[in-house]
Amino acid sequence: FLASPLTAAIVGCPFSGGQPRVGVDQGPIHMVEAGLVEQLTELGWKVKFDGHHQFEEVNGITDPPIGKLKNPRLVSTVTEAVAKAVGGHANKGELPVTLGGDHSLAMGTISGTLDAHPDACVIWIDAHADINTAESTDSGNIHGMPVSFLLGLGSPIPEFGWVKPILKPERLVYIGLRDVDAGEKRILKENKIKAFSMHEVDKYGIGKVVEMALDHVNPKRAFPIHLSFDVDALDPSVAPSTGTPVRGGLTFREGHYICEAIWETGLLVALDLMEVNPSLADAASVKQTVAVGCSLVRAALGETLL
Ligand code: HAR
Ligand code: MN
Ligand code: MN
Ligand code: MN
Repeated sequence: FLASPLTAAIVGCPFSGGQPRVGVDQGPIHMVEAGLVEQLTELGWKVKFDGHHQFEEVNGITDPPIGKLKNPRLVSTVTEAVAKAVGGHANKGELPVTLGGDHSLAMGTISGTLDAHPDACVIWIDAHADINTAESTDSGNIHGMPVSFLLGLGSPIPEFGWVKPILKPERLVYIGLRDVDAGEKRILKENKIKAFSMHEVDKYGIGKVVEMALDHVNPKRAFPIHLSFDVDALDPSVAPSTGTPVRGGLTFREGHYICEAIWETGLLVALDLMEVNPSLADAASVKQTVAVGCSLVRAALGETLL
């Protein structure tokens, strides 16, 4: 699915409007400053990075809540721009690497991927399911909702009219869940969406879990893969600088194993690395989280241990 020479397009998205905590917009800036472009070049990739996206079109818009949804017009405008950026790169056979920023951005990244690769499946690595609808959300934070928009669940919101409900429930699988709202559990069951929580990671081990996840979503290993990795899937001891940490998460190696195993399929066409917030926790924790973010990206793009 990718053109040669292998080209990674860094889509830096300094955006925090899908959630209330300032600072997550600085995540992509820190990852690039930590040397991610050079690291991927070192791995043999041609790397395109023409600066972080600016989203200036949204400055000064008035954006009162729609129902419970906070910053709806802002999130919609930004994620539509991200969909165009990611779709543009993917349609050229490049591998978009989107750096967040909060996870509402995945509404854009996955829309862009599916535009170029309509049969792509999504592997979503997260402590959270991010599948609330406008009806089920308690917080109103849209980073807890992108998956429901992509699946077309909940009542349509005119301001998000550009989002096409093109993701099928059977083309989606989760790994790492441990903080899922009651309404989200109902949505997962009703739509028969496959999820491997930390319970299954403990029970079967990460190797078996990734194999079962791929068997479900990609039985013949024929579909392109979009990997959406929320850094809060990792245990807070590994990735402390994130807005909604939840204890009992993936170890450093489990997180990297997922990335390595998906790279080994040869099917990866897009990657998101989301929710790094360098304004949370002390300087050493920030440095650690940014470094882990870069290291997960390298693992997904083919860095080997030997
Ligand atoms: N489920 C909660 C909500 O909808 C918390 C969502 C937190 N989301 C993220 N992204 N950090 O995974 O508000
Ligand atoms: Mn670009
Ligand atoms: Mn998330
Ligand atoms: Mn999360």
